[in-house]
Amino acid sequence: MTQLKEKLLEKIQAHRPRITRLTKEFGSVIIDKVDIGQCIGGARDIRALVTDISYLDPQEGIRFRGKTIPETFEALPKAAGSEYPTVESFWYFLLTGDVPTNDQVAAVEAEFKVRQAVPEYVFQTVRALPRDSHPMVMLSVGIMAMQKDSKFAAFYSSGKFNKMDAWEYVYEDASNIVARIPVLAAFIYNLKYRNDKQIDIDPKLDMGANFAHMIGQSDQYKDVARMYFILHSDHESGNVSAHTTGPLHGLANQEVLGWIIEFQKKLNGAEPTKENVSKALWDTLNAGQVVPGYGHAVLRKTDPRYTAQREFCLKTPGLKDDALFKLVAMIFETAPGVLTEHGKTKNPWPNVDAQSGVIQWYYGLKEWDFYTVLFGVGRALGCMANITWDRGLGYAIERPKSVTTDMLEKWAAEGGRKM
Ligand code: NMX
Ligand code: MLT
Repeated sequence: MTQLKEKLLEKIQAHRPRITRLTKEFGSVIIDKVDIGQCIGGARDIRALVTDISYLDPQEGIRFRGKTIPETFEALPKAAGSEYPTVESFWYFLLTGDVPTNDQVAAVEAEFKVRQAVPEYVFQTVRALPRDSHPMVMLSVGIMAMQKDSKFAAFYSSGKFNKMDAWEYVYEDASNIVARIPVLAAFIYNLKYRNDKQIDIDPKLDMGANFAHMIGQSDQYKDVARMYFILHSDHESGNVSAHTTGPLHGLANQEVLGWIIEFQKKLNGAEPTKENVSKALWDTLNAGQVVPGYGHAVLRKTDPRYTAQREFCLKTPGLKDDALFKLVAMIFETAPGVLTEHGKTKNPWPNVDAQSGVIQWYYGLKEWDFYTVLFGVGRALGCMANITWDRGLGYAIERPKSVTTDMLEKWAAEGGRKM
């Protein structure tokens, strides 16, 4: 058993009695109430899921294992020659809640070198798709194809399946997915946008650096990849990105870029000013559209993931003077006021997507169809950590109760459901 798996076993065993006690002794304690607005509004804010991996505070933003984004970046061991932690150290932290030592990080890195070998049949499966398939479809197909070698599937059909040990096999699959997904994503990027010019894994590099290397990127992009994958890893387990797809979420980072570039074209070489930015924002709102990159279902302040990326831009020579970044900064100064005056959104502040596409664009990743894949690589860390713990603690599948419109109308007329 690897060091990380042993540590996880210890943590899961220590945690199990807490869940058993809560269920057995306090199962009927009420922690929330539900109104009709929440019921129609996507179960918004109903406390009905458990995860210890991350927690989202509306004012403060995300905490990973109890740490804010700056605290997380500060605490974790850094990649050699970088201010940013490796994704491997973050994976250890996300799974166990402990900040790893350099030796523990080195052990995960060594483990990932073995795990990251994507079987050739996966590449062949993706290659068989029409080349104009969406890269996210390619990523999903590639991941699905790996099922053949799933350790959990083998355990399940072995006849030896038992609930207590199931997490160990989920952990194996989860770790394989986390180690392989950047390699698969790089393969897809090269297949679609670089005429299938593939670059081999560099076994000396950590995950983020290797992703940069495999898509033919600069040294500076190594930190972009590390930062991006960590920032996008988790946002509580039960959010929209984990449950739905659609342009208001999955495509928002590309929509932001589209909006900015369209606006820049209209400027026709003129400097962006508060006045012309404000007019463009109002044009969007008056056309009945949303301002992409602004607003959030839970957050009521600037998303700290936005701030972390903005700080990266401000300290990176070239990027801090980039015309698109300056425009993003001008929108940041203008949009909250315009959205507040418009009066609809509950949160006029920027979310993570208002900033991320501009960084990718600056480094030459202009194929914005691919941005959702980048998000997917990062989010895999959170989803895989959550699913491992879910199995470890034996959580049930989510099964909230649906009701009919007739029922809601009856309860509305009666002033509430009789309990
Ligand atoms: N521009 C214009 N109107 C907005 C915006 C915005 N950026 N955000 C919310 N609204 C409207 C929203 O459409 C709704 O209008 P209506 O009553 O006519 O349906 C009203 O304000 C209330 O919405 P909220 O409760 O504030 O937001 P909700 O939780 O429903 O939706 C988002 C959250 C993120 C879907 C929404 O803010 C949005 O569409 N933002 C723009 C797209 C975007 O940036 N998506 C990225 C999300 C990434 N992330 O969540 O981190
Ligand atoms: C996310 O990163 O998943 C988004 O911010 C959506 C959310 O948390 O509701």
